[in-house]
Amino acid sequence: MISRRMLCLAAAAAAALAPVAFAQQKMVLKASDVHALGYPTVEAMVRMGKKLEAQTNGRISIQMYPAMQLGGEKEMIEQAQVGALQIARISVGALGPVVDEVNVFNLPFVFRDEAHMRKVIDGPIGRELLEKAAKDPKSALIPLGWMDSGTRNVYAKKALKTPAELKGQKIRMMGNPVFVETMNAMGGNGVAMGFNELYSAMQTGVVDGAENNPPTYLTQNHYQITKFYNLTGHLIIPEIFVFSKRSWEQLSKDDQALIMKLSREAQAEQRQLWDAMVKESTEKLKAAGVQFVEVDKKAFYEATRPVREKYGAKYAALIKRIEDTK
Ligand code: BDP
Repeated sequence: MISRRMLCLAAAAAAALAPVAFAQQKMVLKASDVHALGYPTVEAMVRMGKKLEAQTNGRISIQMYPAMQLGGEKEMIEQAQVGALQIARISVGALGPVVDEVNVFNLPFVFRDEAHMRKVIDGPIGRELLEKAAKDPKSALIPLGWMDSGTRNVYAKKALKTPAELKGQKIRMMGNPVFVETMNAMGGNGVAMGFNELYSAMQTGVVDGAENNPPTYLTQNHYQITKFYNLTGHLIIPEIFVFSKRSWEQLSKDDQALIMKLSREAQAEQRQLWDAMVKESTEKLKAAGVQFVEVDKKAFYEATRPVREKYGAKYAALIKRIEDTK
């Protein structure tokens, strides 16, 4: 479905991309991320831009638009689809409604732990899903690689150790039906909302809390409103960074290959930055008085079984392969 807004974006994109057709002319790739400068995903992309510029003698560079300057992730995906944005670094959670194949990673407790998730994205399943997403005619995006995003835990103004204690809590989830149903199954009330609307929704009490990894909880200042970080670990969702297919098709094969190579390096680099950031954020959160609450994880795992069964049925073979990845 093409909306008016998308047509406007397409017109802007056509103008923005005009120089791309002339191989020798300078090309500035617009990249976007909801996080601020310095956050591991943003930093890895900024570094990739510097390398790209150096390795093309200044011909191609990346201009980063961080901190939700271009809106939330839904907006970023739309902009990349029409070519108004070249690189969007988004959560697989936000991509799921567009590229169904990747939704398997959005199931609650589909990974045993972060090490398991890394094995899967680094191995054949990770590669296959990137290829499938590239071929999906609906996506209009070329995935460049995965990034780490740790484990998501529920934060609120009180300790929430069991599904019963979550009752009545309105918890913001990313805009994807699987997450709303996951939260409902966990005992709370899932509220789908863009990341760009979340802070004020928490401040005004539209929601009681949200769920995310420690670096996001810290850097978005959500810990100042909700001091209980309940270690539910219900989702371990990788990030993904994608290139606009429209823009991609205007690049030479050599430039495409260079961007792919640098993307693999960015993926590896982000992981180093990520591990350091998780450690640092956890320390800062504890120092700021946040309570890290151990919960009845098994109860949440059991409670979300129907969601895995409902949404996971069509990926049964793939889920088996994920489980068998040791
Ligand atoms: C963060 C992801 C970001 C998502 C955000 C969210 O890095 O891509 O937009 O969660 O909850 O962990 O929307």
